[in-house]
Amino acid sequence: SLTAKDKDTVKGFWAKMSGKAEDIGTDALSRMLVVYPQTKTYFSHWKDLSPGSAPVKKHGKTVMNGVADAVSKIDDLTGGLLTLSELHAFTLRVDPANFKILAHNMLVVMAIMFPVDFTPEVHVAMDKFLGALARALSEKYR
Ligand code: HNI
Repeated sequence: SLTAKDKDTVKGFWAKMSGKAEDIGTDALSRMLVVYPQTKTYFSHWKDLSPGSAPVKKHGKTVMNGVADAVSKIDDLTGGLLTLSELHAFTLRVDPANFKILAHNMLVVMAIMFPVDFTPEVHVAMDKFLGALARALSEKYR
Protein backbone atom coordinates (compact mmCIF):
# COMPACT_ATOMS: atom_id res chain seq x y z
CA SER A 1 0.00 0.00 0.00
CA LEU A 2 0.98 3.63 -0.30
CA THR A 3 3.41 4.89 2.33
CA ALA A 4 3.43 8.53 3.49
CA LYS A 5 6.50 9.00 1.28
CA ASP A 6 4.74 7.47 -1.75
CA LYS A 7 1.83 9.89 -1.21
CA ASP A 8 4.22 12.87 -1.09
CA THR A 9 5.93 11.63 -4.25
CA VAL A 10 2.57 11.27 -6.04
CA LYS A 11 1.48 14.77 -4.97
CA GLY A 12 4.84 16.25 -6.00
CA PHE A 13 4.81 14.64 -9.44
CA TRP A 14 1.15 15.54 -9.91
CA ALA A 15 1.96 19.20 -9.14
CA LYS A 16 4.59 19.10 -11.91
CA MET A 17 2.49 17.33 -14.53
CA SER A 18 -1.06 18.55 -13.84
CA GLY A 19 -0.65 21.41 -16.34
CA LYS A 20 -0.29 18.70 -19.00
CA ALA A 21 -3.06 16.48 -17.61
CA GLU A 22 -5.33 16.90 -20.63
CA ASP A 23 -2.54 15.92 -23.04
CA ILE A 24 -1.63 12.94 -20.87
CA GLY A 25 -5.27 11.83 -20.74
CA THR A 26 -5.68 12.17 -24.51
CA ASP A 27 -2.46 10.27 -25.28
CA ALA A 28 -3.13 7.54 -22.71
CA LEU A 29 -6.66 6.96 -23.98
CA SER A 30 -5.50 7.09 -27.63
CA ARG A 31 -2.80 4.52 -26.89
CA MET A 32 -5.18 2.26 -24.94
CA LEU A 33 -7.65 2.15 -27.84
CA VAL A 34 -4.88 1.26 -30.34
CA VAL A 35 -2.81 -1.19 -28.29
CA TYR A 36 -5.75 -2.87 -26.49
CA PRO A 37 -8.48 -2.65 -29.16
CA GLN A 38 -10.89 -4.72 -27.05
CA THR A 39 -11.36 -1.51 -24.98
CA LYS A 40 -13.02 0.15 -28.00
CA THR A 41 -16.28 -1.73 -27.30
CA TYR A 42 -17.11 0.69 -24.43
CA PHE A 43 -16.86 3.71 -26.71
CA SER A 44 -18.69 2.43 -29.79
CA HIS A 45 -21.18 5.33 -29.44
CA TRP A 46 -18.40 7.81 -30.35
CA LYS A 47 -18.10 8.98 -33.96
CA ASP A 48 -14.31 8.79 -34.09
CA LEU A 49 -12.11 6.57 -31.89
CA SER A 50 -8.85 7.39 -33.66
CA PRO A 51 -5.89 8.81 -31.67
CA GLY A 52 -6.43 12.44 -30.66
CA SER A 53 -9.99 12.66 -32.07
CA ALA A 54 -12.43 15.16 -30.51
CA PRO A 55 -14.26 12.60 -28.31
CA VAL A 56 -10.94 11.01 -27.25
CA LYS A 57 -9.66 14.46 -26.23
CA LYS A 58 -12.85 15.29 -24.37
CA HIS A 59 -12.86 11.99 -22.51
CA GLY A 60 -9.12 12.21 -21.82
CA LYS A 61 -9.86 15.44 -19.95
CA THR A 62 -12.78 13.81 -18.06
CA VAL A 63 -10.69 10.83 -16.96
CA MET A 64 -7.82 13.04 -15.80
CA ASN A 65 -10.28 15.15 -13.78
CA GLY A 66 -11.15 11.85 -12.10
CA VAL A 67 -7.47 11.15 -11.43
CA ALA A 68 -7.02 14.70 -10.03
CA ASP A 69 -9.97 14.06 -7.72
CA ALA A 70 -8.34 10.79 -6.64
CA VAL A 71 -5.06 12.57 -5.82
CA SER A 72 -7.04 14.86 -3.51
CA LYS A 73 -8.64 11.79 -1.87
CA ILE A 74 -5.44 9.75 -1.69
CA ASP A 75 -5.98 8.99 2.03
CA ASP A 76 -9.37 7.33 1.38
CA LEU A 77 -9.56 6.22 -2.24
CA THR A 78 -12.16 3.52 -1.60
CA GLY A 79 -14.59 5.89 0.13
CA GLY A 80 -13.78 8.83 -2.11
CA LEU A 81 -14.38 6.97 -5.37
CA LEU A 82 -17.47 4.92 -4.43
CA THR A 83 -19.84 6.88 -6.68
CA LEU A 84 -17.46 6.62 -9.65
CA SER A 85 -17.03 2.90 -8.93
CA GLU A 86 -20.80 2.40 -8.91
CA LEU A 87 -21.09 4.22 -12.23
CA HIS A 88 -18.44 2.01 -13.89
CA ALA A 89 -19.79 -1.21 -12.35
CA PHE A 90 -23.55 -0.88 -12.68
CA THR A 91 -24.19 1.70 -15.39
CA LEU A 92 -21.17 1.46 -17.72
CA ARG A 93 -20.41 -2.21 -16.95
CA VAL A 94 -16.69 -1.79 -17.57
CA ASP A 95 -14.65 -4.96 -16.92
CA PRO A 96 -12.36 -3.91 -14.03
CA ALA A 97 -9.34 -5.50 -15.78
CA ASN A 98 -9.46 -2.42 -18.02
CA PHE A 99 -8.61 -0.07 -15.13
CA LYS A 100 -5.16 -1.67 -14.95
CA ILE A 101 -4.79 -1.38 -18.72
CA LEU A 102 -5.55 2.35 -18.66
CA ALA A 103 -3.23 2.84 -15.66
CA HIS A 104 -0.43 1.15 -17.62
CA ASN A 105 -0.99 3.46 -20.58
CA MET A 106 -0.96 6.51 -18.29
CA LEU A 107 2.43 5.43 -16.89
CA VAL A 108 3.84 5.01 -20.40
CA VAL A 109 2.69 8.49 -21.44
CA MET A 110 3.92 10.13 -18.21
CA ALA A 111 7.34 8.55 -18.78
CA ILE A 112 7.43 9.86 -22.35
CA MET A 113 6.30 13.38 -21.47
CA PHE A 114 8.40 13.73 -18.30
CA PRO A 115 11.57 11.70 -18.97
CA VAL A 116 13.59 13.58 -16.35
CA ASP A 117 10.98 13.82 -13.57
CA PHE A 118 9.76 10.23 -14.07
CA THR A 119 12.47 8.68 -11.92
CA PRO A 120 12.24 5.08 -10.66
CA GLU A 121 10.99 6.51 -7.34
CA VAL A 122 8.20 8.44 -9.10
CA HIS A 123 7.48 5.39 -11.27
CA VAL A 124 6.93 3.09 -8.28
CA ALA A 125 4.82 5.68 -6.39
CA MET A 126 2.60 6.39 -9.44
CA ASP A 127 2.28 2.65 -10.15
CA LYS A 128 1.15 2.02 -6.57
CA PHE A 129 -1.24 5.00 -6.67
CA LEU A 130 -2.84 4.02 -10.00
CA GLY A 131 -3.08 0.42 -8.74
CA ALA A 132 -4.89 1.64 -5.62
CA LEU A 133 -7.12 3.80 -7.83
CA ALA A 134 -7.96 0.76 -9.98
CA ARG A 135 -8.79 -1.25 -6.84
CA ALA A 136 -10.99 1.57 -5.50
CA LEU A 137 -12.87 1.73 -8.81
CA SER A 138 -13.35 -2.07 -8.62
CA GLU A 139 -14.80 -1.87 -5.10
CA LYS A 140 -18.49 -1.86 -6.12
CA TYR A 141 -18.07 -4.96 -8.31
CA ARG A 142 -17.86 -7.25 -5.29
NI1 HNI B 1 -14.18 5.90 -17.02
C1 HNI B 1 -16.91 7.86 -17.77
C2 HNI B 1 -13.11 8.29 -14.75
C3 HNI B 1 -11.30 4.12 -16.46
C4 HNI B 1 -15.04 3.71 -19.53
N1 HNI B 1 -14.87 7.72 -16.39
C5 HNI B 1 -16.03 8.34 -16.80
C6 HNI B 1 -16.19 9.59 -16.07
C7 HNI B 1 -15.11 9.71 -15.24
C8 HNI B 1 -14.29 8.53 -15.44
C9 HNI B 1 -14.80 10.84 -14.27
C10 HNI B 1 -17.36 10.55 -16.21
C11 HNI B 1 -18.33 10.20 -15.10
C12 HNI B 1 -19.62 10.96 -15.13
O1 HNI B 1 -20.14 11.21 -16.24
O2 HNI B 1 -20.12 11.27 -14.04
N2 HNI B 1 -12.54 6.15 -15.81
C13 HNI B 1 -12.30 7.18 -14.94
C14 HNI B 1 -11.04 6.95 -14.25
C15 HNI B 1 -10.53 5.78 -14.73
C16 HNI B 1 -11.48 5.29 -15.73
C17 HNI B 1 -10.45 7.88 -13.19
C18 HNI B 1 -9.26 5.07 -14.41
C19 HNI B 1 -8.14 5.66 -14.17
N3 HNI B 1 -13.35 4.21 -17.81
C20 HNI B 1 -12.15 3.67 -17.47
C21 HNI B 1 -11.87 2.52 -18.33
C22 HNI B 1 -12.92 2.39 -19.20
C23 HNI B 1 -13.85 3.48 -18.87
C24 HNI B 1 -10.61 1.68 -18.22
C25 HNI B 1 -13.15 1.40 -20.29
C26 HNI B 1 -12.19 0.77 -20.94
N4 HNI B 1 -15.71 5.79 -18.39
C27 HNI B 1 -15.86 4.80 -19.34
C28 HNI B 1 -17.01 5.09 -20.16
C29 HNI B 1 -17.56 6.31 -19.67
C30 HNI B 1 -16.71 6.72 -18.55
C31 HNI B 1 -17.54 4.24 -21.31
C32 HNI B 1 -18.75 7.07 -20.25
C33 HNI B 1 -18.21 7.76 -21.50
C34 HNI B 1 -19.20 8.57 -22.26
O3 HNI B 1 -19.11 8.60 -23.48
O4 HNI B 1 -20.08 9.17 -21.63
